Amino acid sequence: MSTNRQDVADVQSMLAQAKRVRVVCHRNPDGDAIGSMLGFGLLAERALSNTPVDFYCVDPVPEMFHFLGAAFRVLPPPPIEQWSPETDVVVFVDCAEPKLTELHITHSQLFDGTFKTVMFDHHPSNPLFATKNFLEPTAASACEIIVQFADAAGWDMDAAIATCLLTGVYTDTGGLLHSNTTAQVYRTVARLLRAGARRQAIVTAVFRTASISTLRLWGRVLEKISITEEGAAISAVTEGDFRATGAEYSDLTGAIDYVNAIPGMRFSLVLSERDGKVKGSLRTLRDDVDVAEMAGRFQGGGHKKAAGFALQGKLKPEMRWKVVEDKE
Ligand SMILES: [Mn+2]
Repeated sequence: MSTNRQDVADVQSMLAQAKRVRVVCHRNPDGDAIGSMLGFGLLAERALSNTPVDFYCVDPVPEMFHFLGAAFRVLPPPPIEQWSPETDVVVFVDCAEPKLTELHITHSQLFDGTFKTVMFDHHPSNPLFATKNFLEPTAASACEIIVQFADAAGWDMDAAIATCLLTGVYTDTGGLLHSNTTAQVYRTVARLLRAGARRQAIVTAVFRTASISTLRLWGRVLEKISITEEGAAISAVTEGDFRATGAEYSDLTGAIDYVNAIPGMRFSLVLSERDGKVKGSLRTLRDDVDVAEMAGRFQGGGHKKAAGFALQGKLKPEMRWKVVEDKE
């Protein structure tokens, strides 16, 4: 991975002239969204000392990331009238496309060149929607790209910042277990640990803590797995499952890794019903299956081995029965 020196210098001077820096991540934020947003913002705050930095997400920070001290600073985005194209720099992190910020309609000026914007992302399908784009499809997380940027910029990192950034590295690699865990990921981990990142706090909060409602939701996901003839493991949770278990939508994160564990499957799919939409998460362990391409057929996207899509509508269960001869 290489970070272009000129691009880094350009963004540094862009930020130096800013009166306010606004960092934005995607809806339903995951560890990489929160980690890269807080990590970048706190780095910028340290480097620019007097420039205020704001953090925005249309959805609240999931409870599992509240151990990151700066999580309480994440707010819903204010109306566009309160933003200034003359004095603001807007930074997007981990956003594969504008609509994932859910600001593409209410704040369309952020995407039409009115504002000075910067983007850090690792989704190959990203249309490079910012003024300055740092897209690295081989990076396992947006956090990894931000570490690269910070080091190229000569920015100072403390333990709190390193912990935010390591959170994204950990969550987007499933605890350094997914196939995207390259040598570069381990180098990034080492760099962040040297900066004082609290690895054990991340492991405990993210991988070793689950509420009873989350476990009950996962129980339903696992119970409802079915295997299709084409070699897919599929499960689904309805609005009713969320209601009955008391789980949040974000509690579903991680359940698919268990669905994907069944040997011999080509891919796995978890469908979930939320707010009049059906969200699909796709995973595969195989090199000859491209789930990003599958998600693309439903206007979704992502990575070759982990992708997703959303469709308008709701889930309708279908039961199949077959009468067979009783030989006993
Ligand atoms: Mn990510």
